[in-house]
Amino acid sequence: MRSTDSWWRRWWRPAAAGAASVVAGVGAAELVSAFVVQNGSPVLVVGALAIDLAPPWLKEGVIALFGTGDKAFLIVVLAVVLLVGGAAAGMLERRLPPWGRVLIALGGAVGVLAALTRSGAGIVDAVPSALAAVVAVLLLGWLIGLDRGAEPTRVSPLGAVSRRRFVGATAATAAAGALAAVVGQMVATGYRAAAAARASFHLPAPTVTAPPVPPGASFDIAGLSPIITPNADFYRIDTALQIPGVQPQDWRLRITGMVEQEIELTFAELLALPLEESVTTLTCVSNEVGGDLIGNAVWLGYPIRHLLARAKPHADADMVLSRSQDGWTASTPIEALTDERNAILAVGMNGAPLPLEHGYPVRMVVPGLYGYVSATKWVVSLEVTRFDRVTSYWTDRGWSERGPVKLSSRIDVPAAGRQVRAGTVAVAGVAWSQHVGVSAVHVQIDDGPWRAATLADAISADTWRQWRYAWEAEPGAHTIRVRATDANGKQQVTKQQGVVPDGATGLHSVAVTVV
Ligand SMILES: Nc1nc2c(c(=O)[nH]1)N[C@H]1C(S)=C(S)[C@@H](COP(=O)(O)O)O[C@H]1N2
Ligand SMILES: [Mo]
Repeated sequence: MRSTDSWWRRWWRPAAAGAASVVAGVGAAELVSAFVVQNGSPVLVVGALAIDLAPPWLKEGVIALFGTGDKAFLIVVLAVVLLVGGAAAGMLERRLPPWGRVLIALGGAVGVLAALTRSGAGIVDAVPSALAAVVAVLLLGWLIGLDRGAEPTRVSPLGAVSRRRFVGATAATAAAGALAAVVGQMVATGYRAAAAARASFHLPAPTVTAPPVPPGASFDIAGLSPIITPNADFYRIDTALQIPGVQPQDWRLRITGMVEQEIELTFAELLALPLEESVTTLTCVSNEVGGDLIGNAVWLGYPIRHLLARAKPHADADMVLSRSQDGWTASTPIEALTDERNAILAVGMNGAPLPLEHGYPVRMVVPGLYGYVSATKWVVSLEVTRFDRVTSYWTDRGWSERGPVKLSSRIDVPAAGRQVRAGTVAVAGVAWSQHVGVSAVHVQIDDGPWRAATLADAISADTWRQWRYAWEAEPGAHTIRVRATDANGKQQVTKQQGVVPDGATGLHSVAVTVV
């Protein structure tokens, strides 16, 4: 009895310090995974790894015992492991520094490993677990330091003060961590539910399929942007700190405002409509000259013009204000949604349901306009109105009311600053003028003459086009410049202008060294 008593007196503080540090580390990680990374919750990835590694008899036993509570059971087990592991790390750190911190780092490494081995995981998914370890290691060092200052052998008023400080710091650490974990869980719930719904959603077959991408639309040149941008590489721009978790069964699109007939559409109703595939290049107004805020995808969706035709807009309406689930808005000229172009409510992207970060379950895609005035993700309403009555998220912040995509071009290879061998060098890139089309691309070396590049076949006027130019490169430092011409014969604007208020202009150039 005595010995347990003194054991307890001796070890409760380091054990509590360790457990509190781990709670705080995991709490911080849950917050970051909910808000920033959207994934990689250490508890969930380690849980998923445990499920992968568990022998079948164990899985079956747990399911037999707990039924549908099997996941909750696993989370409770993990929580206990974390607390006990943290307590052990605290005691170890007190006795044999830095081994307690090493133990925590090893725990973090398990989380990192678990995160990276999930299907479709990227390096960012490892961030929460790595952060958990860093936070826990730092806090443990601090709390154990406080505990050392409160050694019972140095009993003195000072010792009592330090002990109180230690208890306060440990309690605050644990409380802050627990709060962060709970907030993170609450925030992530909607997103995770949407992710689960998306995972079990099968895209309907298109009624109108996009013609196959012509083989001549792609050059086989290393480093050149692929003609279709894979979803995982597609740029992402939005104001959403946390991706809105929209449940497909809750989704509605409301068409309101200056219309004869208001319309409400459910997800099931949208999917039952004849869906069409189309290939459209999306660009951001914030794309700098030479920037990568542009991508090209095969979209599956339903033309907005058919829905607007049903709603019958008033003749004096000139704008449609689309709104997302999280309140973001875009103001689109009504003619861009009613003319023959493929302005769609998209549900599919490159053969997959829209990724959550690209607007699952439904977004808009409008050829020819920058995303900020057209490409509303998580779209839930279309209000038919007038430009002189309503403004939208970015037009309220100084960006232009109208946002047609500007004719532009980019050099992908050789990459800027690269050394290349003298002789024939493949220069290649992309050029775009959505909804107008590109008719020519010219390349200039240093101050030499503009030479015509070879264009790959066009998919349509709504997509970017690859180009290439065989350069007879001579040793020295050189600058390569590119300039596109659109289908109306208009040349790319050479005057350098920043992205505000309606998109950058100027020619992309790269400096290379030929050896
Ligand atoms: N709901 C919502 N939709 C949005 C935005 C946003 O902030 N919120 N940003 C727009 C902008 S500025 C662009 S460029 C495109 C980018 O789409 P992507 O992230 O799928 O590439 O989405 C548009 N749709
Ligand atoms: Mo954008």
